[in-house]
Amino acid sequence: ETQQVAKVRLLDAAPTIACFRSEVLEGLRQPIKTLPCKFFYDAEGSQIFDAICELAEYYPTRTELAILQQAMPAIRHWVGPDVRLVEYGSGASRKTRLLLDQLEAPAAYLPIDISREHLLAASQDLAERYPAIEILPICADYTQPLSLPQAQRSVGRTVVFYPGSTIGNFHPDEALSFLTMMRELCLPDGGVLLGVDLKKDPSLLHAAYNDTAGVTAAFNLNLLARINRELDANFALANFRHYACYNPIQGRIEMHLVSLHDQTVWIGDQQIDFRRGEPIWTECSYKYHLQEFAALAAQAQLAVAEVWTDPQNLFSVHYLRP
Ligand code: AVI
Repeated sequence: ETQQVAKVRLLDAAPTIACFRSEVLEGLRQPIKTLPCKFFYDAEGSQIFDAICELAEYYPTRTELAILQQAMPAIRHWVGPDVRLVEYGSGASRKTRLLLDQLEAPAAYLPIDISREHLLAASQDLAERYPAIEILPICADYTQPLSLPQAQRSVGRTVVFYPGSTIGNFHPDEALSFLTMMRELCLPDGGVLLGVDLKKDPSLLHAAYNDTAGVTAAFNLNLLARINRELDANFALANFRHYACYNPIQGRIEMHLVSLHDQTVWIGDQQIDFRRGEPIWTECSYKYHLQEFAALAAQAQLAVAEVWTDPQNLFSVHYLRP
C-alpha cells in the first residue's frame, strides 16, 4: 500500500543540547533564578500548550480566532496577492489555515518554530491541504539571528504573522528589537499581522494562568521534566509549585516555579541550591493598552494600519506597516 505524502523540506537550525544546557545553567546561576520561556516548547510542552489553548479559562486563543474570522475581508485587502507569509512560533498552525484559506493566492508559507516534531507534523498537514502553496518550515530559536530561505517562485510582498500575543512574552525592550527585525523583513511594502493581549480585570488574567484543571501548572513544570530528560538532571517535580500572578504595575503575568523546600538539584555535575520559597522565574506575559502597543510599534517605525478587537475588548489583532 502506497501512501501519498506531500514532501516538505525542513530547514533545521534548532538549538543544540549544548546551547540548551548553557542557557539553563546561566539562568539558574543568576541571583534571581530564571529559565527562558522558549524552552517550554519541546514535543511534550507544545502538546500541553495546545491543551491550554482549549481551556475555558484561557480566552486568548478562541478570542483571537473569532477576531481574525471577522476581520478576514479587511486582512485579505491589506495583505494582497502572491504573498510570502512568515509565521514566528507557528506551533500547530491552527490560525494559519484561516489565512491560507482566505488570502488571495498566497505563494509561500514559512512557519518558524523551536519545536521540531510539532513543526513537521503541522507542515506535512499544510502541504497536503495546500498543494499550490510552497511550504518552507524552519526549526529555529527565532530570538537569534536567522536568514530565511528563498521561496522558489517569485513572490510579492512579505507579511509576518505573529498571533497569540507571543510578543507579550518579551520584555518591552526585547519586543522592540523583535518588532524592528520584523519591520526589516517586511520592507518595503509588506506588513505585520499580530495578536496582542489587552489589559483587563486581573481576576480574568489570574484565572487564565491558574486553570482549575492544572494544565498551565503542568506546562510550567514540564520545563523541569525536560531538563531532567535532556540534561541528566534530578529535579523532583513535587518539590516545586507553579505560581502565576498578575503584576498590575508592570502590566504582566509573571510565572514562577517556587521551591517548596531547601534543596539541592544536580544538572549533570553542576550543583544548584534552592532555598525554601525561592522562585525560578520562567515567563512574563505582558498585556497592553491599544495606545501603549501603538507607541511601541511606532518606536520600531511600524504604523498601525488597522486594529480589530472583540466586543469585550479582551484581545486585539493589529496590521502594522513600515
Ligand atoms: C505563547 N504565549 C502567548 C502564552 C501566554 O499566554 O503568554 C504562553 C502561556 N503561558 C502560560 N499559558 C500560556
